[in-house]
Amino acid sequence: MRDQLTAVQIEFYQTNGFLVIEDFLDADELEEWRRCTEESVAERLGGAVDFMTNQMDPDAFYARVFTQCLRLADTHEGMNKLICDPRIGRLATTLAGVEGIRIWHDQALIKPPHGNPTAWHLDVPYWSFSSRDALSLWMALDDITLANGCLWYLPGVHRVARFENVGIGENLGGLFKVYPEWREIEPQACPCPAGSIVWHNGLTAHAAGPNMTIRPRRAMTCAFMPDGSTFNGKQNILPDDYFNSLTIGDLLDDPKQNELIWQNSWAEQ
Ligand SMILES: O=C(O)CCC(=O)C(=O)O
Ligand SMILES: [Fe+2]
Repeated sequence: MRDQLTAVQIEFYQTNGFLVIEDFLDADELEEWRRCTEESVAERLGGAVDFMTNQMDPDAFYARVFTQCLRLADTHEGMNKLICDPRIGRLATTLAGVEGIRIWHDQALIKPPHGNPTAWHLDVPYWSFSSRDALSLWMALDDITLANGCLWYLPGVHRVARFENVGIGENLGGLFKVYPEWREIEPQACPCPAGSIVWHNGLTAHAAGPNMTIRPRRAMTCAFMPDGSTFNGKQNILPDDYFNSLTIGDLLDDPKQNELIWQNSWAEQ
């Protein structure tokens, strides 16, 4: 695992709001990420999965954007180990420029053959905390190209984005109704070989193209919340009983819900 960051990479991330690290995993590590993703998704969806369809409603537009399985680390031990890796936590903490990082949620995002594009959106406005430093890791489990639905970013917008939620609709460019000034920004594509990762700030606008190939485009992702983040009133993925116990402003520090995977003070021990 290429778990060292250069000053140039950190600067690129902070300026642009995204960063590609090519060939992050070695061949054995990639195999383990693929195995754990495949197993945990199959378990979640109840049986063997060919990644060709979303099991819920295969004809819905969003079902044909990707098969989406959340919080696989809760139910699959191997996935839990991969997602809670302190080396990944340290990278997330360093890029975010914070003191510590917690898991918000992991999710597998598998775009099927002939899958629809992922419309432009921001991540943080969906979540139960409002932070300008939250970020996501997007792990390429296949070679990701312009043809099979690579990620695209609007560089730099994380510094001016707002927390209101625009949502992901069917229109690729729906976000630009809310941010018309971003229409002039040239989107940057991030194709990368399998085993690479892409980081993005949760307020960086991003999208993915359609999958024009006959093979699935597999990605495993994880969103991270800076330690010290507080509840903003939105439920998002919080279970009912925990959600109902919270008041706006409460610290989101329940280790069962949001495990702390890195704190800079740990490096000094
Ligand atoms: O994989 C995709 O198509 C979209 C990914 C995404 O929106 C995310 O990781 O936040
Ligand atoms: Fe996203």
